[in-house]
Amino acid sequence: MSEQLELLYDGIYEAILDGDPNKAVSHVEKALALNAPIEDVLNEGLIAPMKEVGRLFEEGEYFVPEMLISARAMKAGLEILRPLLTETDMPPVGAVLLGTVKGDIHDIGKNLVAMMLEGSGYKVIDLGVNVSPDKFVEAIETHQPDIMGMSALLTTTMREMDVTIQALIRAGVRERVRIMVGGAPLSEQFAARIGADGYAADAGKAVSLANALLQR
Ligand code: B1M
Repeated sequence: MSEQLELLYDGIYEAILDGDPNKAVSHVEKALALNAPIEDVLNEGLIAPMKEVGRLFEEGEYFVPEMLISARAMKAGLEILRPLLTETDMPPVGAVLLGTVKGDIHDIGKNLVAMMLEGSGYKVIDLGVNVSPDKFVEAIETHQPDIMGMSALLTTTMREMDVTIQALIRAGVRERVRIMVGGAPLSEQFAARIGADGYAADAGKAVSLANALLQR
């Protein structure tokens, strides 16, 4: 990697830790102008500092407001990558209904999954955050997606995935969709335990999983 790009990734990292969206945007733009690989801008520039924000929060050095302004800066940088991640000439390969479960408002990871799926030819219906089981059921009936994806970032909200799957079973719509789940506190075992069809650890793996689920 060139020294210039390394400095720009460091700049994006700092901008996100400082919660400076303008700096995040300008550094992402400069990196792209130098033909930086999108995955590097994403992983080294935009995602890496969010892990550090989480660590600083755990250590008691950052509080919710700092976490929030860092998230805003990250989202501003991510918006610059959006067209590059979502652009495709392909006809839709399938439809995915996405949402962050009830009680949870974390949406950066889910938004990234949505962008990568769109870039791989999926039509994405994004229900947003804090999505109740009833809303998932209603959206399956309205949109008839091939896949339903749930995201959760809190150990306290991951169990809402189980509650949602039970609601789908009760409403008689469980068999109409393949279910994939993701989010930092989850695991393959958890997904299997709640009766989901698959778990993806990151947005790239979410695309491979969606492709595999469509084949089944
Ligand atoms: Co929150 N938060 N937060 N937070 N926050 C975490 C998750 C935490 C780990 C921080 C920490 O303590 N280290 C901790 C959870 C602890 C736990 O449950 N074990 C935590 C906490 C405690 C809280 C609050 C409770 C704090 C409080 O109020 N006291 C509160 C809860 C609010 C709520 O939801 N009800 C809260 C609030 C917030 C903010 C609003 C300030 C903000 C969110 C802003 C937003 O999303 N719009 C925020 C942030 C930014 C974080 C951290 C720092 C960063 C999350 C992030 O965006 N990561 C986070 C610390 C951390 O994760 N290390 C933390 C970057 C993103 C690209 O990664 O979301 O993991 P991620 O997504 C990945 C994969 O997980 C996967 O692919 C994505 C891309 O590769 N993936 C999927 C995600 N969804 C998927 C779905 C799929 C497939 C893959 O298929 C459908």
